[in-house]
Amino acid sequence: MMRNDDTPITLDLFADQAPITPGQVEQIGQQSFVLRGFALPWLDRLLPALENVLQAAPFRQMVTPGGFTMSVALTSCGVLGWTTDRSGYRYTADDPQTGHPWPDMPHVFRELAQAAAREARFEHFEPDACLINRYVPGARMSLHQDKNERSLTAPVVSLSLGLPAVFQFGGFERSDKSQRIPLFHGDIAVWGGVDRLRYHGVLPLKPGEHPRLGAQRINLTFRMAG
Ligand code: MD3
Ligand code: FE
Repeated sequence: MMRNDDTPITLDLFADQAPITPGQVEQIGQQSFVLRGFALPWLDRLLPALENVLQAAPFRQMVTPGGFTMSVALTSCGVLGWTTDRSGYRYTADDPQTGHPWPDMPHVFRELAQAAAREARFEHFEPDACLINRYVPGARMSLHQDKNERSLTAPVVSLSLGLPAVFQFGGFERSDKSQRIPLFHGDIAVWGGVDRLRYHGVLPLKPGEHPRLGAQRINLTFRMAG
């Protein structure tokens, strides 16, 4: 099975499962969906816009309030961007590294995020923040809840690019058992409503080389933060 950009779909952990096809919609929770390959037709427009954002606001590794440097490198675009440092997690209007506002959210980002939200039956999605995460092999994100946003029922839309990853989708307590869901280049996950505060994380990225993105995974999450 190949995707329409010629990337084979393989992730050893899921070798015994049915193949995944672009266009497929998987419901992973009451109000959580994975839209397989949804972004593929948008990427010729989206990737150059992403390059521009990354030039204005490069990836940087941030420090958690507990003093640990995150293995994932981050940046943001939109009216608000997310930061962590020794004093806590928060959204800010300015990039603390430059003192300037975060780069504008490109129109194509917003249009794609809105189209995906509608597909998952969330209307009126007006994202004001786009967090951009970069995983290199070995980078991971431990189980957490996203709760720095003003509304904790508005959906979050997430776009996966580059190397595949295993997403952990848990419950409402850190100790709840979690499902493991593979996320591939071009997939979009949308979750909100009753699922908005579910714990989630990403297992350490496996080494590899993606034909378009190289040895990395980039994840964009669109939120209504303010
Ligand atoms: C959460 N990012 O930036 S997004 C984050 O792939 C973050 O970089 C991860 O968690 C990443 O805060 C995961 C994918 C996702 C998909 C479905 C979810 C997160 C979800 C359902 C419920 C809660
Ligand atoms: Fe998260």
